[in-house]
Amino acid sequence: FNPPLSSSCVQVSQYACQRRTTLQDTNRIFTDAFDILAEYFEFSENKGRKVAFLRASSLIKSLPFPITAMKEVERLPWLGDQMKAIIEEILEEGKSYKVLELMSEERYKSFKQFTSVFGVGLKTSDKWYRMGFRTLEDIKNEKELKLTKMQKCGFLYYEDITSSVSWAEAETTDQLIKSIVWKFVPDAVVTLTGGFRRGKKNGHDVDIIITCPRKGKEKNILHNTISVLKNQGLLLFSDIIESTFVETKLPSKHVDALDHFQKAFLILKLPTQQTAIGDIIDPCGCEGRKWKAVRLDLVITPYEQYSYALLGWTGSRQFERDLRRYTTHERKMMLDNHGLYDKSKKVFLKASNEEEIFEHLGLDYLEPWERNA
Ligand code: DCP
Ligand code: MG
Repeated sequence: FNPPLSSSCVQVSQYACQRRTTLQDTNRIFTDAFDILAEYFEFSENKGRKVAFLRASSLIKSLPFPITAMKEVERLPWLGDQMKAIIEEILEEGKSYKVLELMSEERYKSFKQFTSVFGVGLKTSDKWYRMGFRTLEDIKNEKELKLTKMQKCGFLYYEDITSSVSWAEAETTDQLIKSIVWKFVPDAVVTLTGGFRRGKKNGHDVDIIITCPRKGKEKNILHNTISVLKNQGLLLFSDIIESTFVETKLPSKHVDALDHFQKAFLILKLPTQQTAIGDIIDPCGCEGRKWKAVRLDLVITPYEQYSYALLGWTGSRQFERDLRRYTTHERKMMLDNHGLYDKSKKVFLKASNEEEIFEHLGLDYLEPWERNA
């Protein structure tokens, strides 16, 4: 008997940055289950198990064949006994009763609802849960409850924001931002990044990163752009974070550390009805309404750090985590959204595009659509 070539013979790296992961996930039935468990452990503040399930899910996403038997997953990294038991259950039953059971737990169901609101994270969810709230209705009915401006907008535009952003809406947003930015700074580089750059057809937001080859000319772009959006009546919410970036600071040791670039978390009032050629489109199903509330993140970077920032904002999150882990453990260097530091040579390595960063790291280049880990 010869085992199929597709399974036991493939060598799978433990690092997502050494695997090509496209959106063709032929094992969604398993990865969906693992992603739910990762979220379950995130909600129960069990970081270790959350990371373990994210790694396992990411690894399975890279497999080029559908899992049909346990022997195909025997030698894969990151798959512990508990994970194998879940795979086995799904293979036999078509679903995992263990996962369904955890999903029906009260804490999971409440956190799932709470965190779906823009501006509500684990901390707020935990607070509300401890206060005895269980559903979004409970929160809405509690008039005394203090909400941040962001959370108020999260509730106000809840339906729009939780319905995913389509590719067409991301393109419209990208065009809108480009047209505004290029009026001030004609040579600004404006790039649609995040999930849409990886080829996703839907996303939870639009991520755009902006820089300018002329040193310092990027500095006023964010405020000017937001002023125009405001004047055109296209801005529903903005939260501007000023830059705290310092060129000499070593990259962060934490794989999930946020970057220090100037950025804004926005909600746009995006016109939806008319395209340039006059077709009626209604991607959000909001009949009669000529706009949809869309979440947009704008990030501004100096030109020197742009390639690192682009690599960092392209994701996926798991790809980024593994890229940093690989850099630390296999290369003895440090990587974050600002740069790459070579600890033995004590220098920052410059890069004018993403290919050069992969080269510095001794990695085969992965295209953005191969980073869907
Ligand atoms: N990112 C970051 N710092 C932040 C937020 C995000 O470095 N403060 C990075 C990690 C993500 C990428 O940017 O890989 C995009 O973030 P999103 O949360 O928008 O994730 P995606 O765009 O991949 O998915 P989607 O928007 O469809 O949920
Ligand atoms: Mg995104």
